[in-house]
Amino acid sequence: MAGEDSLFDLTSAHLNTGLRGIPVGTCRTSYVTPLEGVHYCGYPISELASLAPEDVIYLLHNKELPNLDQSLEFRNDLRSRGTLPSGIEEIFATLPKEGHPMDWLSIGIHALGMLGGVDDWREDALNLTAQMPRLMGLIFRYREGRVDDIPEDDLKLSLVGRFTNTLALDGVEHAVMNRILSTYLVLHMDHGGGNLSTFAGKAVASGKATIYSSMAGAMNALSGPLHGRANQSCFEFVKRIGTSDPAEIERFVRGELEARRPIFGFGHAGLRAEDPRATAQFALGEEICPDDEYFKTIRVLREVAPRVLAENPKISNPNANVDIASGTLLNFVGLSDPEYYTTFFGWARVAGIGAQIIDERCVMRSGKGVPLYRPKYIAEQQELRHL
Ligand code: AMX
Repeated sequence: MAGEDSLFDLTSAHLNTGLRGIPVGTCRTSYVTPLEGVHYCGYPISELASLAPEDVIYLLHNKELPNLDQSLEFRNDLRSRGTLPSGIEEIFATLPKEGHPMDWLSIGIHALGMLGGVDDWREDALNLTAQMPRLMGLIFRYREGRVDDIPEDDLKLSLVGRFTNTLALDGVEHAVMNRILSTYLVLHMDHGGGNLSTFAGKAVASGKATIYSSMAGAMNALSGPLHGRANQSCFEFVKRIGTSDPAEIERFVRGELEARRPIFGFGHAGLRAEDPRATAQFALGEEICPDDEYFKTIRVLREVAPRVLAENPKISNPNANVDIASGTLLNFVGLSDPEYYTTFFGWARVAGIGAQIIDERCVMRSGKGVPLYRPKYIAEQQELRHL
């Protein structure tokens, strides 16, 4: 790909590297910078963290924030699309309870498509967005066998409110849960075009599979422990620490490194500062649960781990990443089983992946769309001179 407008000089050293860093397209919804992290449609995430999820979904789809009228109209539009097609609960009743929640999510999205897809990129993306809160609530309800007293889906509520209402956890203040979940969703909605789940979703969609099939594929990609499921591992790690004493935490961190285990919640492939999404969640935790035992642990860990990790010059970014605080906050509002955490990540990503699929199918190349994904592979027997 050498030439006047060359973006990249491709050599055989780039083969079998997972397309790492190789430009393949443009993204209209978001980009990531090493210091300010992700930006949605030009806005740094730190400026969006406290907005309502509905307004940020509008931003990702329309590339501008809504004014008040547009915001109200969009919320009404989502309400009109929120009812799940009948048949989902019957399918959930047959799934194995020991199956991972991400597998339930993928199957649930697929089932929504089979039962109610209309085979239109924009319509299906918005319908799925509006159906997600109830689907998420039903995953918890059916997987945990709490199916006798599920409240009706209250479509007057916000997206997050509909989930909280469906879940109906005892002893949890809905307002606090809604605040934590709203922030979580906004922070996780999009992260550039090349992360594995987004890329996988767009690749499936390039063959003109439906949004539902593409999104189910994206969720399967997200479920891997090297990708979305890192947030589950991160809270399991925090639980293992079991103290907020700085000296003990430092001993723990050094012990993990000696045992060649990762310090979860720290480091990043692209960022070179603390992830602003971590900064936003720490600020929320200081406000909502400063005395929570796990929060006290991660507050100290945030000071200790970067100092210890920075002793290793190989580590490009010793600072906190997005996963450090999210589990602690979810746990504080009664979402105590880390196995579910990646489903919230998936719920959030439906917005960004859906918007990116629409862009690639309906907007790019003057509306013709990006063609079928077909990167080139070289047969091992072939000489690399064909590159
Ligand atoms: N703990 C221990 N070792 C770490 C580390 C950490 N937190 N961060 C980096 N390293 C190690 C790497 O494993 C690598 O070792 P190697 O040379 O022996 O392979 C070396 O330091 C250099 O790594 P790097 O170039 O700084 O980062 P990377 O792109 O290779 O890895 C990441 C990035 C996120 C996988 C890594 O920082 C890590 O494993 N962090 C802990 C797990 C975690 O929090 N994952 C969630 C990430 C957030 C997300 O994207 N969802």
